[in-house]
Amino acid sequence: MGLKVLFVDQTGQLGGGELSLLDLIRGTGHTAEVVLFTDGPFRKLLEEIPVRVHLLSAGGAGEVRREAAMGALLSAIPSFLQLRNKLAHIARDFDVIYANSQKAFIVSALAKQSRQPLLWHLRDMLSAEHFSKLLRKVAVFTGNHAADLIVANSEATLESLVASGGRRDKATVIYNGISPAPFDSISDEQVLEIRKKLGWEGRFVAGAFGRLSPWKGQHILLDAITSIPTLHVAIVGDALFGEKDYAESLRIQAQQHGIEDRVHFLGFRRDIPELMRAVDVVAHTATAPEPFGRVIVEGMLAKRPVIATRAGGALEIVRDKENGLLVSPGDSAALATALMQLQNHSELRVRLATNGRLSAEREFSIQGMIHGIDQAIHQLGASQ
Ligand code: UPG
Repeated sequence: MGLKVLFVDQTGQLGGGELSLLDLIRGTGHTAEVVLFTDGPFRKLLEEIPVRVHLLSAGGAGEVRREAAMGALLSAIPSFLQLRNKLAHIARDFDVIYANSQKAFIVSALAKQSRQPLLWHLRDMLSAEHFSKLLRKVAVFTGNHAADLIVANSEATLESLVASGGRRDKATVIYNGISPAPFDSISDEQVLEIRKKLGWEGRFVAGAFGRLSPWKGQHILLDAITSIPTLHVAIVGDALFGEKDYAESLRIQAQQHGIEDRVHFLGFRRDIPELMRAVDVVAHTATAPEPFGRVIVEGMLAKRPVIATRAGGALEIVRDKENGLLVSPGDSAALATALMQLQNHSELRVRLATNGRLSAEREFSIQGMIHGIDQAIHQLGASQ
């Protein structure tokens, strides 16, 4: 029997966590409603499913950033309590609460009824590169005491939880699954048309997809192509979480290095499958361990050779020289070498792309993800 599940997320922006949740809610066998702490395009897409969305204003709690120290956290307590009260009111009627982000999890832990099962989907590495020590402590303490199940998006994410003091016995790994269908519905003629429209005919283009953020490392890709005049880069994505300065610094970097003609800033796009099919290589350039890395799997589904950085969840997706290439995080010279290798060897591109597609389909199916999470929700509901 389907259960009533309340999904809670802190943001209305379309990050990887929200796109993955969208896929889950579209496919789940349970009944879903969603609580968001801020508005944005995510709400509209949920309502189109259709799913009921409750929008709660986060107030000062929305200002608590990943690097937050004690002062910021203490001053946000009143707004956290307000959020808790509003969420508790909505959550009364649900069988299971499913928190899709850290902030959502902490407020959910405060709001849930005593025996109401709470699932925390951990999509971020709980490491020093991503969160202040204080926030890690708060998240891990709350996880150990209030979560009934923690779903990590990779083994690497799970290990970061355990290394921070999190309970392994409460955690399990369920990978993101991604549907190949949107990638397969684009014909070769359409790809040529897109390349023509973007002025990419006869050019070799490496695409970096994802929000613009220092740790996502788009600047490393700009560094890498500076010395290779035949390479073009497409930067697809925008600064979603207050990282406008970094977005601006990339434009300045392109100008200062005299490569602005070869760097195509496309902003945030909803036609990722088309654009992934239109580039020659998909480059993942994170300088810190990536928790999972949807863009890597998407590049494989688009049948493009991928280059990823050797850390975190990327290592659970890419096997070097078999279904993609791995380079050290932050090493622009190694990235340049890998890009040139792919530019110069079409048989290598074809081999990696073919293997990549097979492994992405086999290992990261959307049905596998939905089945795994639906089962987990079912078991939580049954344990009430
Ligand atoms: N994307 C767009 N439009 C753009 C740029 C990107 O739709 O203009 C999409 C992209 O196709 C992908 C998603 O945004 O599906 C980005 O996801 P991901 O590469 O996984 O990164 P994050 O947004 O950082 O997502 C977090 C984790 C990540 C994990 C994901 C899901 O950092 O490692 O894979 O959550 O669990």
